[in-house]
Amino acid sequence: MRVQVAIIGSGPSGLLLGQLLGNAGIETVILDRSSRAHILGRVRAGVLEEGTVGLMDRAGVGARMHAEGLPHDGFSFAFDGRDHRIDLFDLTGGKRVLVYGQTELTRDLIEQREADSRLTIYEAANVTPHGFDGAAPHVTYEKDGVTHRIDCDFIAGCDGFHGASRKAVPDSAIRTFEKVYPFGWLGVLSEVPPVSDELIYANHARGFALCSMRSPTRSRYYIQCALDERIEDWSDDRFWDELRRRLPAHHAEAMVTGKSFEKSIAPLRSFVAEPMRFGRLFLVGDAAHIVPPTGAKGLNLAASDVHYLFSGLLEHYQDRSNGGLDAYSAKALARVWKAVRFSWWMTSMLHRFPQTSDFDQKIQEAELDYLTHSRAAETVLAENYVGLPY
Ligand code: FAS
Ligand code: PHB
Repeated sequence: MRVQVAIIGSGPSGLLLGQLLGNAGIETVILDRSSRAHILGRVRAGVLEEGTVGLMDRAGVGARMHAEGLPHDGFSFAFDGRDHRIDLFDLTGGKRVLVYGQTELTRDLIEQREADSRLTIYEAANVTPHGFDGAAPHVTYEKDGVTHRIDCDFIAGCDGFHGASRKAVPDSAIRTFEKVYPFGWLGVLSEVPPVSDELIYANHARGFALCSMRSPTRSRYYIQCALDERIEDWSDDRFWDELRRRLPAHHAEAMVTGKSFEKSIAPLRSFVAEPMRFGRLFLVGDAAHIVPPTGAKGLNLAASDVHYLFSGLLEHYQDRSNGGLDAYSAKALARVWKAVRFSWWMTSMLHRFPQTSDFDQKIQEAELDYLTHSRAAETVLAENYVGLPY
């Protein structure tokens, strides 16, 4: 088989890139080691920047997102028993975010790819990029005991943090930067109405908590937890009790609780690989970078990477020019690092760090105090939260 672009990974990065390329007449195949059902069962991000929304629209896959997504003009911080609202719309001159689950966005993209009869190969084992440092890149994979080869012009490594693409790059050609946080997030989904119609990020002596949602009847909640916590030790009742203890009384009293239908623990890390291009292999999304979910940037960074790579590939095929591809890594990384900084800053400001010093705790309190008494500080936060320009 031969295609123009072989995409490894059927998550948001690979699917969005595949849809944009396909709509431009550029032939792709997507390879994923997981099954379609497993991919659609993942619960991850929930907040879309306007840039991400715009790319879904450009891909022609925005209908359900606009019909079911919840536009949000602000969110609140909760600490010291009180709330402080950040008015994103006012502070950014009219920008907002859209609350729409990554699971739904992925479903929309998968179903549109199928409707357009574009090929995705699921449960592809040992997917391996080859020859990307030369003029004949190709990908091999195994399925039903047979090894297959796909020749292509370019390979898009959209296979996430644990994928094969970044690992195929020689250590001498790549530099990585990492910070692992000493805690994780325990998250639940429950068919109960959200405690508030906007998100609440809580800083509490017992730890961070986040009140989010997927719809007016489906809530998404998180609490900071130790890295050695086990899901089986967290009954629903224990989760709800701990969550309410971390919120101001008026929210704790108003909270509707119920049975969770998804419960998981995610570790938190910041990670960046440089560069993001190796000859004819391009790393996209989580394959190249990871941020703690505190700033709601992971999925949205994947989208901006896709924007830069799609523009470069379009220029290559339509204008026979490689300026966009040559600039991809530097352009993507410039935006990535600013989102890595923002996500680190939100995480540092809102979580309780084990063994933190009294001095560092006072600095965290001063950060929150300054942020909630300065429009300039709020504006800096707001423009990062809604998403910096592409
Ligand atoms: P993905 O990881 O989504 O997709 C990679 C795809 O590649 C997967 O389908 C995988 O099966 C496939 N793959 C992996 N290895 C392969 C191989 N060797 N061969 C073939 N295929 C392979 N972001 C937020 O903004 N907010 C959040 O709240 C949030 N919560 C998260 C919780 C968890 C547990 C995780 C892991 C991430 C979370 N993120 C969150 C970040 C997340 O949304 C990512 O940014 C987003 O999924 C990135 O999309 P992709 O780059 O497509 O990578
Ligand atoms: C979510 O709804 O899953 C969510 C929202 C905002 C975040 C992280 C996760 O910062």
